[in-house]
Amino acid sequence: MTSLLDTPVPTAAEDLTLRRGAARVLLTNWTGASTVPSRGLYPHQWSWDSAFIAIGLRHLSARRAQRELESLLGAQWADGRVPHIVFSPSVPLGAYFPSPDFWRSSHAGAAAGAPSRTETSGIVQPPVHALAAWLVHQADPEDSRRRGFLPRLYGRLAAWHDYLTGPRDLGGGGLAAVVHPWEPGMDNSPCWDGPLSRVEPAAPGSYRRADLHHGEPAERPTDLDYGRYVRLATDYRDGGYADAGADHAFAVEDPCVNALLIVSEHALARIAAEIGADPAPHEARAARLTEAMVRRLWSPADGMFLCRDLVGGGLIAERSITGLVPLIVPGLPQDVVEALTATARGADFRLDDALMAPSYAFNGHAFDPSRYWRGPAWFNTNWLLERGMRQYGQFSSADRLRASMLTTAGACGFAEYVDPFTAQARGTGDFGWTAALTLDLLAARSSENDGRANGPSIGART
Ligand code: 2M8
Repeated sequence: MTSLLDTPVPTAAEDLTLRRGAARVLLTNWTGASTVPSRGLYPHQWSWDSAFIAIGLRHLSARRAQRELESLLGAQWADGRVPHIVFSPSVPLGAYFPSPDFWRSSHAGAAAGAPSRTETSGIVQPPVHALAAWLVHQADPEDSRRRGFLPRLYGRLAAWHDYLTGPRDLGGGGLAAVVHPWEPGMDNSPCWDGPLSRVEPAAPGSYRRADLHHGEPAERPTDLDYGRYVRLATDYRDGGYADAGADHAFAVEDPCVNALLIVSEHALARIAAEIGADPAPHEARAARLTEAMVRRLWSPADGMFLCRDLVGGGLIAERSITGLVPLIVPGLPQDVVEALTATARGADFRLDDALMAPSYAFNGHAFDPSRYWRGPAWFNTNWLLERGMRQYGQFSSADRLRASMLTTAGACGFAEYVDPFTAQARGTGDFGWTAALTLDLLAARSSENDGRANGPSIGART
């Protein structure tokens, strides 16, 4: 096993090169009001990408990071949902599938309150936004206050969480559910294989994938997966994007989605206090969600959280990185923390000797080091894990992971994801959140080296 002592310490010059490279990606991907995940494969604004991007962008320009979140939340629906894609009207329809003419949000989503003048998708992604808004505010509180950044966003963020905890509590147990594999953001995770097997795929000729123009087929979801994604999205659209009373063929409670909701609810409490509103309801909701997440998704036998299948019933017996992300939640029971940190270091995720944690267990039956969310290592989930380990005092693991992520990010050209054995780039290059989170890790390390160490909680981080 490689110990912390074996990890080469980068020189200041190496840090500067990395910072410049990451900044170049964010400048190149900036469109004027927001940042695309990548110029080729993902040429629009994505919801959780924008939140992670804002977290890094704040180190380059707090004002630009504010605009990133403002532009996304400007496309919020009246029912509170924040769409997973906000389409750019200047991008040709064929550049990405499913395009605006598939989702037809302004018409099909009218009853749910979709904006009439902006085209969006009708599904959502994990709620990283209140956390991002708080971190962006902290980067330049004076400018934020002068512009009324938090007062303008607060109502929208609260409505977003109300949507997730209201109409999206499909299981009735106090957690938010997702209704499409694109919603938790880990599109083709083996966690969805069981629930998706019940979904009749759309006919192959009825749509045309655009992703294969930019990505290797062996690194992307299969055609069978896509057929099922299209079927689920079509049915949701044709039902007017209604949640309550809809006959969802896919409905899952996901640990990462709910953990991010809890952390964002804590951030909303900080935001409320900052603007003179009452933080207590947010803290109370965060506590209720935490209790519900442990009650409904914790598996003592697995030593990690699992997804709950609301259609087929029961926990899904697949070990994905989603089940470790709850480490970012403060105040977990001690036995849960001990088991989770042990699982993170164990043979399935190898936090103390792999380059980065894989998206799916190394020993899982479906593990594939190259194919998208079925094994490759991703920077956003590893960033969350790094924050979680640090929060619970696992400093040497967190330091080691951070050093390894920084080395890997530079070596792979800010790739979308990497082979967790070789660090070889997979997916697209110059990827937005890889660059942004690199900047954030660099900033955290240099502030710690300067003796200005941040507090233990993710929400307290500046
Ligand atoms: C991937 O998802 C999109 C659909 O939303 C796709 O495959 O076309 C996922 O990795 C998702 O988590 C990410 O937000 C998105 C854009 O980077 O790409």
